[in-house]
Amino acid sequence: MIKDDCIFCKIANGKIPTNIVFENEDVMAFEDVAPMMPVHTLIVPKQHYENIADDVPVEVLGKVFAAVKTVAEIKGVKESGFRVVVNTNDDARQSVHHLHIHVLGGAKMNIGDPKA
Ligand code: DGP
Repeated sequence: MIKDDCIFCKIANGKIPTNIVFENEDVMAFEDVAPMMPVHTLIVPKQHYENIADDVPVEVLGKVFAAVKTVAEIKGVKESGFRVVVNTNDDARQSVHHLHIHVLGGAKMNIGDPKA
């Protein structure tokens, strides 16, 4: 399902131009509009799921998480290290309600701060 009023549905399905890092049939990775680290890429499924707790089929989860390694390689952080964050619902301050994985890296992070 693609949701008409969802910004990440529009980005993932080419309705809004974006800075694409990686794309395949099921997944798109693109640069976060407000990067919190030198590397800050988002990975989303092309189909709409509100978040990781939204009965996402395991095949979709596999495809989204498989893209993490590819993105880390493309962005040059596979060896230096990176952090994966999946904010889910209000307490985690999820602001875009389309499942997305943050891939953060490119500098040493503070321990315990999940977004930087
Ligand atoms: P979260 O808090 O986990 O829901 O993070 C959503 C992220 O999405 C946030 O870091 C900013 C980013 N973002 C929001 N709108 C857009 C957009 O239109 N384009 C891009 N590239 N990123 C966006």
